[in-house]
Amino acid sequence: MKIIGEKINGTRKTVKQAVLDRDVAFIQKLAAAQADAGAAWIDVNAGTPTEREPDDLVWLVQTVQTAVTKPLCLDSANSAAITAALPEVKQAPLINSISGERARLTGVLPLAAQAQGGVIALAMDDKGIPADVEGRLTIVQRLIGETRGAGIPDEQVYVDPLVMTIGASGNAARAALATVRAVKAEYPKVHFTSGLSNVSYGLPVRTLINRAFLTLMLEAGLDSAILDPLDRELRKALLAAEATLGIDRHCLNYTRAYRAGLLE
Ligand code: THG
Repeated sequence: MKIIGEKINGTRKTVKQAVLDRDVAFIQKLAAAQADAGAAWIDVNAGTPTEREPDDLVWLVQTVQTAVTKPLCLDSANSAAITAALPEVKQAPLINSISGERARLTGVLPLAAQAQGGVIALAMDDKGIPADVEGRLTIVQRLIGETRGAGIPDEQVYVDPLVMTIGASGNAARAALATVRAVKAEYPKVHFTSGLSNVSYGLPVRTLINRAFLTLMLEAGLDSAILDPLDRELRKALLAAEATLGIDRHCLNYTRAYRAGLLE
């Protein structure tokens, strides 16, 4: 499982303030901590108003790259922000994201083809997130037609099945799990990714639900996730699930983590 470190996100109060104040040390610290904890990509989401988002995202990209050598995950629906950030990246970035929403597809898909570091494809369109698997699969089929048409190989596509809160529908997590299985059966070369936090929205002890969801998604075929790599309990659950599923050969990562004192 490859981890996309989620902490540099302007929807978080402390990060938003750091972006507005151009607080280099705060962002560098968040980037370094996530890289040290094993993040394969560092997600950067300025989360600021559209007019200033390009400048803010450029600043974030530059700032993170002075602290770590990991590739970035450019998290924005705003093609102007991604266009501004692309010339600044030192390694091919993961573009987060395209979707079946017309404006997002026409705006961001050419940028993803140019960036060549992979693209996250959300299973939603202008009508929102379909509640059922069939609706999401139809959108993903269309999106993979589009990425192939743009010259992006399936190996560079990361399908995000999207998850809604189980607090509203008992089928919410199952719909995400079934979407991963259905897409994997039809497109064996694509990758998958998912955020975890929506699944537990509105419930107490959200981290517990997030951990259960991640474990189940791993079995379904999820091979990357947008999460907090500094969450010890989440990483422990992940190591245990990977060892259990035989994804962690000879349980090497699990035993190594044990010896490093990370499982206590
Ligand atoms: N899919 C894709 N991209 C995504 C998401 C997704 N990007 C944004 C989001 N979802 C994932 N990133 C975050 C970043 C931070 C937090 C949650 C998701 C977060 N949440 C705390 C909470 O929910 O309580 C806020 C507390 C805090 O301020 O720290 O931190 O699904 N492709």
